[in-house]
Amino acid sequence: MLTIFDTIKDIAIKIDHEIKTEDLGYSDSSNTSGEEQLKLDVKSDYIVEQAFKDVSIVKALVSEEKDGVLELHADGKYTVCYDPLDGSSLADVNLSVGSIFGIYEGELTGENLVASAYVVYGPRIELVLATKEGRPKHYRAQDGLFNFISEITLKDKGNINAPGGTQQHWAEYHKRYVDALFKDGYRLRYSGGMVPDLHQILLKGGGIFSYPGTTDRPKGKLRQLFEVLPFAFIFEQAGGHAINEQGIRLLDLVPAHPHDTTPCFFGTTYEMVALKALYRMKI
Ligand code: AHM
Ligand code: MG
Repeated sequence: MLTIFDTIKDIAIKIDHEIKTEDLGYSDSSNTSGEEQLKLDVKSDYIVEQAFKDVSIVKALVSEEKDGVLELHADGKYTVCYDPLDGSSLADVNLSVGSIFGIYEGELTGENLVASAYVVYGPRIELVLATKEGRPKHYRAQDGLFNFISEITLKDKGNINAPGGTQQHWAEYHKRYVDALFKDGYRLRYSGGMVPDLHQILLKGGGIFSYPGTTDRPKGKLRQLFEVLPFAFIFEQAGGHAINEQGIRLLDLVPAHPHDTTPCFFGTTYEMVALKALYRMKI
C-alpha cells in the first residue's frame, strides 16, 4: 500500500504542475459520461496511468475519464479507481480542484475498498490518505515533499452546509432539510468541487455535504467508484457517516457499472440523524 501512496504523492506534484502550466481549454474528446474533456483532464489521466504502470501490486486501473478497465499487472493485488482531476471546470476560474483514488481488493464494491486518498490542489497541495487502520492522515506539500500535519477526527456536529445539485430540481423534502439547517445556524460552503468542499468539512470538524437525486438526475451526479466510495471510506474512518437517500451506507453499495452514480450524503452524526428523520428513513 505504501508504494501506491508514494505513487499518488508523485502524481499529485505532476498534476499540480500541469494545472499551473497547461492550456485550460477543451480537448477534442468527451468522456464516458458524455462530458467534454478539458486538455487538463486528459493530461492528468495520462499522468496517473503512466505512474501506475510501474507499480506491480496494481492489477488494473479504472478511470473516470475512460471507458472500461485497463489491465496492468496480472499478479497485482489492487485495482485503483480514480478521478484524475475532479472539478476540472473550476480550474479556469482558479478555484481549488482535486484528484480522488479508491483502492479496491477483489470485486469493485464498497465492501472491497481497502484504502483511499484524495489530493486538493489549492493555494497549497494537500493530501489525505486513509486505510482501515486508524484515522485518515492529512499531509501538506512543501518543496515537492509531503509533511504529515495531523490525523482527521470528525466531531458529532458541525456548522457547514454544502448542498449540491440544482435547487430547481430538488425534492420538496430535501429543500426543507437544507432550509432547516440554515435556520439552525449552518453556513453555506459550496464551491462546486467535491474535493475542496468535503475537505473543508473534514478539517473544520463537521457539517454535511449533500448531492441528492434530483428530478433531472434521479440517481445523482457523483460516480460511485471514483468519487463517492473513496470519500465514504474517509468519512467513516474519520468517525463520520456516508449514506444514500435510503439511509444505506454508501460502502454497502455494489456498482453495476464502473460509471454508475448515486445520491450521496457525507457528514457528521447530528446532521445525519436530522437527515434520516426528514427523509423518513427507517434506519
Ligand atoms: P466532474 O467529475 O465532472 O468534475 O464533476 C464532479 C463535480 C464535483 O466535484 C462536484 O461536487 C459536482 O460535480 C458539482 O456539481 P454541480 O455543478 O451540479 O453542483
Ligand atoms: Mg469527478
